[in-house]
Amino acid sequence: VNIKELVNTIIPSTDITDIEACGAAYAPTNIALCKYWGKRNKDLNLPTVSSLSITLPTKGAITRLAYRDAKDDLVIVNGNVVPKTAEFYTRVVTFLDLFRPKNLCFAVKTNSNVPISAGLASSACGFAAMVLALNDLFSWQLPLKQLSILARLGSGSACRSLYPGFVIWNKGLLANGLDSFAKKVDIDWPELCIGIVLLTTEKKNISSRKAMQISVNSPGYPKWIQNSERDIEVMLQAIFDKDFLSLGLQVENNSKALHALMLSSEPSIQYSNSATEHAKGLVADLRAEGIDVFFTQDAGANLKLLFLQQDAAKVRAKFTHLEILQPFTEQIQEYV
Ligand code: 2P0
Repeated sequence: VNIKELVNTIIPSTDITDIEACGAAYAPTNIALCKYWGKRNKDLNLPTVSSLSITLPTKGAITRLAYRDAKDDLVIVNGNVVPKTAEFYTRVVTFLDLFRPKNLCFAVKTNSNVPISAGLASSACGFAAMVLALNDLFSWQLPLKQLSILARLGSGSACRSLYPGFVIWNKGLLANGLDSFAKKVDIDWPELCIGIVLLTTEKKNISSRKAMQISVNSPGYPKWIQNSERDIEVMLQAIFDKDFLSLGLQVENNSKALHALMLSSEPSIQYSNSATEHAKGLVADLRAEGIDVFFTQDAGANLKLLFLQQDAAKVRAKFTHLEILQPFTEQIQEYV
């Protein structure tokens, strides 16, 4: 499947009438409860498993897009020009090529309040905001399903960042990926808290894109897929039943299985540092005290905690650098 042809089946034909036009959008980031880790098609970012996430309305990226009278694209992240030699620059330009009218160039400015490359899903909100900004710039008026597919082409986890609350990304079965997009799970859980334990803002030592490719080829991968299929079912049931203990245990187990898989891969991948292990110990201490708090870890050293509002004070007392979010009581920022 040719990615450019695929995109052309999704977007309306673009006629540029206003060279002064610009587009802007905000997209929130999301935290995976049941992880996406591995692709069945690398060009189309088609996953081997379905995944489940929770959106963090107040953490995200604002992206502004305009045409640029120049020979190349300009990419600015948090006020810094991204050098043309950077891998990220190529990734953005290659993505924009999918939508580029004739040979027009873009200026892309993104401001994000999540630390870049520290396992807090900065690429999820970044590519979701970019697709929404393109939708705005070109006045496509595409439905969320189509936007989710386009966001997925930029970064897999970005397809989940277009919706609030719990979100499921069904892996889909089609070779062209037109059935691989995210949907909102229609359950609210206002008491649910996410704690961000910020241990480092250092850039991770290996990108999740590279790391997941290594994991896919590891002998433990088929077993991990099997476990993940069970995990997502248990988590969805727990969400429908509002069974926090069941949800938390499954989320933590899914994360532990992911990192065990990475450690067993060749070469071995390790995102944790001593601060991560210490923080996991604090979670275990709280649980021993009878407080239902669970952790999940992505492609970075930081941890995210799950707990209920009634336990927030006790959790806060244990962690020095904890930001507490309540995803169901916060509003997604509307960008105007
Ligand atoms: C997730 N992660 O479900 C998992 C858990 C990291 C650990 O999705 O190659 O940046 O752009 O599709 O989406 C990070 O991977 O990878 C990720 P690409 P992405 O959130």
